Amino acid sequence: MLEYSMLYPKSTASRRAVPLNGMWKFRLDENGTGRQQGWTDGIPGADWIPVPASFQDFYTDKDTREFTGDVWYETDAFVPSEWEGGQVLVRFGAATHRAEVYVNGIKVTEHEGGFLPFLADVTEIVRYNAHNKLIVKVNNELTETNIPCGQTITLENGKKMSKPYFDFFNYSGLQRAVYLMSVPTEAIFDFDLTYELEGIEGDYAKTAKIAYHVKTNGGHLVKLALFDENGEEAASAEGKDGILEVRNARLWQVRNAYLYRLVVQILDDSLVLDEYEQEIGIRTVEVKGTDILLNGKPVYLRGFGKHEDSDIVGRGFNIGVMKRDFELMKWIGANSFRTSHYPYAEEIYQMADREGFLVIDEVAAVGLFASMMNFMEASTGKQTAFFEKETTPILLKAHLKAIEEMVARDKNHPCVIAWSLLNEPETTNEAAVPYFKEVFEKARELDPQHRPRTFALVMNSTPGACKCYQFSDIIALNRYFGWYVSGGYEIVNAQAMFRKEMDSWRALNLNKPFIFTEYGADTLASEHKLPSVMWSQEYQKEYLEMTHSIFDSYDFVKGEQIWNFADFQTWEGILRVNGNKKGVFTRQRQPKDVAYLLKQRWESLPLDFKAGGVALPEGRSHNG
Ligand code: BDP
Repeated sequence: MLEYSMLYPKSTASRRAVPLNGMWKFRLDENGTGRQQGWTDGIPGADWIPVPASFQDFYTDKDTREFTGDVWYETDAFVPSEWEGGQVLVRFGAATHRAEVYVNGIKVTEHEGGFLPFLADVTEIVRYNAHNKLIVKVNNELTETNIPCGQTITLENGKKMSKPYFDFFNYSGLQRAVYLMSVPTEAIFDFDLTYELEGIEGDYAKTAKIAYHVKTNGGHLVKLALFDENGEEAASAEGKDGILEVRNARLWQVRNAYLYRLVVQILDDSLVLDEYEQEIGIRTVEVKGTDILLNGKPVYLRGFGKHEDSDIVGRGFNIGVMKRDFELMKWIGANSFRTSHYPYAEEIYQMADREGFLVIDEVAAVGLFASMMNFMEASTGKQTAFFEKETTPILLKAHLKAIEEMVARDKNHPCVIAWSLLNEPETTNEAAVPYFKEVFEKARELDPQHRPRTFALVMNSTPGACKCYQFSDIIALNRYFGWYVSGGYEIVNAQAMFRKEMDSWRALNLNKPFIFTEYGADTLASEHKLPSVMWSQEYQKEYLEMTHSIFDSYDFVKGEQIWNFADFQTWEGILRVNGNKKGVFTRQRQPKDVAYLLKQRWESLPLDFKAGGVALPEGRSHNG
């Protein structure tokens, strides 16, 4: 059972978590015959590679960078004798896109889906006080039956190649931390928290009631204690279900986070059988009318769609890049981001908890639109059916499983304020409706906090054509008027079209908040031109000024997350100059000119900008 626990690995009074990060043996399986050749017992002639990291950008040859198929990883894990008698687990932060795990030659687990954790229970297999061989076969092929969607083609020379239906490079491998864990036999498996606040004044609530539910695999007493940042006990309770009541609770707020430390124990009299602890934030989140409310107060989101993407390590978790990204987001006055287009490494949510960033947590459901150029073709109004394939039920099953894993993993992070369940899916065909219904119901059923659910609407998901927006609690638009549509000197037409679309959304009177989850213009940091042309830094600024003027004239628009935080790697082609260049920052995390415009705008917008759907006074503008 514990192998399904999504709790982040930690050492506590009863647990041990040993990171296995470092240099691992590595080999491409060019013929797909590794298993027949006995690589499950040891990889012959292997190279060495860092974990965590994407494998693609270390090498100097194209065949490795573009490699599609199985890759093998191997390391040694020493299991101490003190661990005997408990449970021993191996935990992968993620393996992209699917993996088979072998310990001492025996298959211990497999997992499908490249952006969420999984564990293998190896208690019966490991040798104690000895080295154990851990081997992982990772496969990075894209299909239409799992998320993210794409194709794998075979070239004339027999080599396979990935064809994503999405606009980011198919980085893969062991991109997140791997842990060896020891957990007691009777253990904490999961816990849920929901919040009720009374008498909110400033940074505090007179009373916060935290209803909890703890899951364990045994019958012993469960005890909880909550400590404030000074280490003082703020509340305690007993039993698997109950309420922690906190008097004068300091709230977790936007860019003003306060974290309590929750300690959960299983006790046999005074003996601690298991102990787990996690930092939590006391806050509520809900949607009311056209407002997004945090602790009952309206917030206007400003920030980014991001990627896990950087030089050399690709999509590999890099603690330094994470730190720099948060510093840049603070500098520019952002308060939120979307984990486009997949759940990120857990450490990023921990950091967002601490820094008070609002996160829209997105599952890897991207490319559910039968075209590699969806962002281009949708702009032309082209309709491409997607959800009526014979294989759709298989895709739906994988999608629902990923939502289940994401919600289980992330539900206790205060930073997570909404779930994004798809990015730019096909929505113009009736067949999308039952698919959406299941996906949205699943998220509601799984999340004890009933956080708002959303999905990002592609250009052709207009009020007239989209059959699925009604499922969203927050309407999230990805719009590229002035880039994919009528860019450059034609921007006046783009503006008119944009207004026309926004007018028709307004006419629907949905009484829901709208946010922009994408808008942006590709910009080369090297290009300056007066007067501007597309791709120059000057044009990125003009594009933003036009776009902001639209945002500011609709009172139901409650957030803006520009595409993208930084330039990022994509597949190669005529539309991309060694990657997508819509970054506000370069891939090396230095500002383009537009960063200063955004900083000025975001720092001047009140947190409750357009609260209660009240429009700006005529003539007021925030274009900086
Ligand atoms: C949207 C996608 C995003 C792309 C972006 C773009 O959601 O992944 O990178 O447009 O075209 O289609 O830059």
